[in-house]
Amino acid sequence: MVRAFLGLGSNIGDRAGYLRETIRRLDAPDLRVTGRSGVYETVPWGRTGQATYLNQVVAVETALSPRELFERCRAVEAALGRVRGERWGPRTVDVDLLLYGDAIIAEPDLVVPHADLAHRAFVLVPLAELAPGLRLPGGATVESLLALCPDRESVWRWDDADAGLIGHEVRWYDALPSTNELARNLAETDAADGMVIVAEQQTAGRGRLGRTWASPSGGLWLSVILRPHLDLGHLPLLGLAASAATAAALEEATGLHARVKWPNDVLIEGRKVAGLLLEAGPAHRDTPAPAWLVVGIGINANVSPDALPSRPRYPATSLSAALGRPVDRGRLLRVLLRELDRDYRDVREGGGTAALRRWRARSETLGRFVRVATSAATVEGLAHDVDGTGALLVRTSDGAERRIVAGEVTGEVTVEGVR
Ligand code: BT5
Repeated sequence: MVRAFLGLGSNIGDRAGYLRETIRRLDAPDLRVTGRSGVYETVPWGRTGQATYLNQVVAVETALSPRELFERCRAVEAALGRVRGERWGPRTVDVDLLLYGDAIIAEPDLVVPHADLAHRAFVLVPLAELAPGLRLPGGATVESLLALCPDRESVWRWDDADAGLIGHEVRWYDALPSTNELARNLAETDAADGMVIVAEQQTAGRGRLGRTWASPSGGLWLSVILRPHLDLGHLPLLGLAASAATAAALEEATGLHARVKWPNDVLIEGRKVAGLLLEAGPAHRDTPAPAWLVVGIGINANVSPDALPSRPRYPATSLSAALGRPVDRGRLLRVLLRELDRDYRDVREGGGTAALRRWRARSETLGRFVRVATSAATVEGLAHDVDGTGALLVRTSDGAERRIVAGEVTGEVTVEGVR
């Protein structure tokens, strides 16, 4: 019997399901699956605009020859490919023969150790977890190769709790003018509810009201396409839910205390670390629900504060600046998508009550005297609550209550004796 290692990868459909099914089909009397790594999500290597992969490495004990094992892997790939009924379509799963004992094979169609093994983090990370200290033919350990690997940051742990509607497909781009712009175009065609677009950097990132959003490399710039059949009047509610989700994710991923500012800012130590931009498509003819929504989220993750605009009254920060070390953006992305999924479901199915509760608990705005600029006027008063649609309720000095659907909290007003 020989111990061999196989690398599995899937970037279409129910990716985790395909990995499980692949392992189930590989396991046979002449091919025992004896170990498996955790599942990792990875940025598609060298291919901008592709969906992220789930990757996993399994250990097998087998009496099959290298060529027989290779053929077995191909057969499982083909069987799962056919499940989708697309004979020439993209493959649902790749099964690569990574290592076969100490064998070194160099045939035209079969190279062992696998050509990608020595320098691809999506193979080395799960392999190092499954077989720590493993030496490759030639003597190098997996860990020593991993230490030299340039794309370590493009691989992060994935778990089953991450399998929600939002982020079932994540398309990763090196650079885009704006993820919101691409998401809008995709939403106009047939992009699925919950699809996510991520760019390593944006060259024309957008803020609200035509403002510019600085989006250098190192940040997390993404847009989520949603089709919630939600009345347009509830758009602010979705914005609050998404900012509460963002704040919760930042906190879980970094331990930093994150607050929200109405309508859609996320702050750390009073400085803006993330902003959200919601855009809606045209409404259906007979319902007030827009055909699609795009939730754009910009997080200053590993960005130098020098690359951010400095506004003395409303400063910016980044997670790495606040933490004093870089964050794992991939894991942060997954935590964020899980939190968004939870709050999105709450808005769709539970009227947003729980999401609003979470927003209120983190609010930097409620309970303060504020000045809010709307397109019509500037309102000053006590921001005492938000209503069920996400509108801000402000009590002015004459005792009247103003309901503000869209606007900008431009300043905090200090009223003598109360603050
Ligand atoms: C926002 O606008 O806060 C919404 C930002 C949304 C960005 C995401 S990134 C992914 C997606 N694709 C896009 O093209 N956009 C979305 P607003 O509240 O208008 O804030 C914009 C203002 O914040 C600017 O006028 C600057 O003063 C400041 N600003 C610009 N870039 C910043 C940054 N990276 N961090 C903090 N403040 C910034």
